[in-house]
Amino acid sequence: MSLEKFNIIESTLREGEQFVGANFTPEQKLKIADALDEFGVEYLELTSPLASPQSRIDCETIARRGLKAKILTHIRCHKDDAAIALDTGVGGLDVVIGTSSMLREFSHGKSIDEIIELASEVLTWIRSQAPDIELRFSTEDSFRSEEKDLMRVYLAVDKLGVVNRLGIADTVGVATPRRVFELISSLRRLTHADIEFHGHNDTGCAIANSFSALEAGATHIDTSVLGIGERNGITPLGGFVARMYAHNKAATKKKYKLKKLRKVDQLVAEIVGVAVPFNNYITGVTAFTHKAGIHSKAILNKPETYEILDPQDFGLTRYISIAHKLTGWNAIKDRAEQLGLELSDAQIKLVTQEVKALADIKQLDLEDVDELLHRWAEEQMTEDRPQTTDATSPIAYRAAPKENGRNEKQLVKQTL
Ligand code: HCA
Ligand code: CU
Repeated sequence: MSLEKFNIIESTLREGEQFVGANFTPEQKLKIADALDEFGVEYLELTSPLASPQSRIDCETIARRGLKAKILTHIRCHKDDAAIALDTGVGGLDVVIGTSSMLREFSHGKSIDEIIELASEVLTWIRSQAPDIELRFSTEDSFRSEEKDLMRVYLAVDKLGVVNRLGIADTVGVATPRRVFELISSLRRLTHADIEFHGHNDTGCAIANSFSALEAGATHIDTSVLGIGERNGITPLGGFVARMYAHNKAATKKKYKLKKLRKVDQLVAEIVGVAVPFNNYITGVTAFTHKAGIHSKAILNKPETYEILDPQDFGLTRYISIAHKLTGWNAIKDRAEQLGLELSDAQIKLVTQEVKALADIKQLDLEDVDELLHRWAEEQMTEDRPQTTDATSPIAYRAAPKENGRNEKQLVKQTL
């Protein structure tokens, strides 16, 4: 069953590079590739070697790196592109051509018959050159293509007997789970190759569409870390993994090193210059936070009452609202860990005293506690490393000498 035996084609290094904030250096690509390989994705898809001279070198380097994941690169349906891609030593080629009337008219200008002819020629040629390579053929903008056109193309390609996989792409994020299910079910009935789904997230359906694709018989799902890609991106790796975990916890835990997800999300966020969104799947700062009294009580008795994902499986801790005078240092410590801050127990105890003192004089919220924790952590960092001024940070905290004690005024934010 696809739902149990799916594969992730991780496209942070291809679709993700099309995110406006992404401009990966060779070193950053290697870091991302290694982190994803450690996490356990089955495939890594890389930007076409034709994109730039360095992109070509990066393909060659990552292909030779000896990673467990199979390395793919993504090319247009051109023989010349394929020849260069094959020379890089990657394990597979993802070939794509647009089939919607929009792309046929305004992009490559080819008719459906011409697309079939070109695809047959290019794919057969690739197979003749590389009998063992993994070969995928995909149509761009599949969901705004005429279904009869699409099926003609896929049936013709499938009949060639040279591709391992057929890809369906929701290029503009227009598809809904039901449409995905219908289209992939038809493809499953009519063709023999594996099926890949690539879904954009413009209307928020990417994860649900990916799950629906698997239910209909797809075997491979494209993801990127934090969902980065063109516009607002594609199916996010973490969100998709959350969905699959909720479907089959044991299988998902076995398949991937879930505790590495946070590192992957943070690494990519840092490289592309964004924060991990507060409400991100699994790794968002509020993903395991409980607040309402009725929830907190039940959670303390049995976490499954309000949690479908067990934070421990992801190396994370749940959080229960703590910004009040009845708080305790263990709870504050949990929060610090959730924020990824490293503070000693002694420091945490001092923060806790400060929270209690502040709560006596004013209404606190979580932000106040977070600010205190961040300030302590930042002070610790500035103590630990040579003094530098971070002029790029939008927020600075006014730190008073420790021996003066701490009070609310020290929390004043300065917006630079
Ligand atoms: C793009 C192409 C693509 C290709 C997907 C695929 C898309 O628009 O840059 O090869 O399956 O979304 O159609 O990413
Ligand atoms: Cu895409």
